Amino acid sequence: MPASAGIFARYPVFKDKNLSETITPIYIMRALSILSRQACALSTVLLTSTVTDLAAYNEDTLEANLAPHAGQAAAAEGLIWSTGFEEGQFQFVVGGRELDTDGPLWAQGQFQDDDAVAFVSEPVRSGNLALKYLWCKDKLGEANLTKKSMTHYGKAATNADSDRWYGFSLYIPKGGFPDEKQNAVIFQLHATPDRTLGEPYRQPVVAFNIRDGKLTTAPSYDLEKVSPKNVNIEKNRLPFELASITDLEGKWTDFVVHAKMGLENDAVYQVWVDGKLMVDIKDFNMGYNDEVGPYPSWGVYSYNSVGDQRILYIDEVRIGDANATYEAVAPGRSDHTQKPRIEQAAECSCPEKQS
Ligand SMILES: [Ca+2]
Ligand SMILES: [Ca+2]
Repeated sequence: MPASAGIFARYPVFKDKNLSETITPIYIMRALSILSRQACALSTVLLTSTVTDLAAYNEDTLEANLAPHAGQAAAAEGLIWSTGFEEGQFQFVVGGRELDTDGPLWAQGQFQDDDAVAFVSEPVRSGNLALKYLWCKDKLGEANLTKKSMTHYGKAATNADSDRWYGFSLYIPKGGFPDEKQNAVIFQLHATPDRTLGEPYRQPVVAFNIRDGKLTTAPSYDLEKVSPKNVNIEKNRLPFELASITDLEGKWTDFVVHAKMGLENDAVYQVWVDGKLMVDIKDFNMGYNDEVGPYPSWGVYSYNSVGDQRILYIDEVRIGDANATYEAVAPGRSDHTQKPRIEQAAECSCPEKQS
């Protein structure tokens, strides 16, 4: 099948919009990407609104419209998508760099500049390549884009049915994150606001934050249909400490996240670190009252730093639906180095539930 035909097959939405058959979706995507970059040069305010609105309304950034994972065995395990970065390239429906024209398709790339991401052969969790994120203080500006070196995958079709498993491996080089008060987000589940109701973007439902030398996470929720920015969003748990940064430096650490959105005391949030269950909360509220579900992001997002830069690497990214399991998404499947799940009763160090 020609590459363009394959891409077109992944974008049935374009057929419904009665666009000219001579204009293939990939050209439209690249045009949008180029326009976004030109907007950056002209107006930082315009860029922020352009990218945000595309991400909110673009049906092509729904996970169902991104490339599905090939193979019946993977589908049977509930696997939606995976990448080990072995192709040495990727592409994006929205944003990204001029050179990101092939390989696994992500929803959106938000990079300070072309050096914000790189495929590297060292360090690598599995296979031959991993992805490096580089965040530099001297590239900070007014635009939100200048604060990010992030890749975003697709949005779940509905928030109500969003039950997802995420696996990934993380490597922080020694000194890669300065010990400081300034927060940096390295993984998040970001909600999709009801833009037709005028709802703004809000803080992530779930984030992995690095601050004061620790990696922590805490879920949040809001029952209101339209959340007025962040003022009434409830943090319903104290932050869970997942690891100290010194524990993460100079080696790969495997993470598995199970997040089921729920606003009727039916949410689930679990996090395993190298097989140990560090977060395990159920029958509580998590997420926002939105039509479209959240999307996962990896990378570095921060407004400032005492240091000049932050560096991290990821590998072995896997995303599963409600039918997935720890074993379906945990890193190391490809080279049989997956860390076994350790039973909660033996190893869990979960903080006390806070009402
Ligand atoms: Ca790899
Ligand atoms: Ca909403």
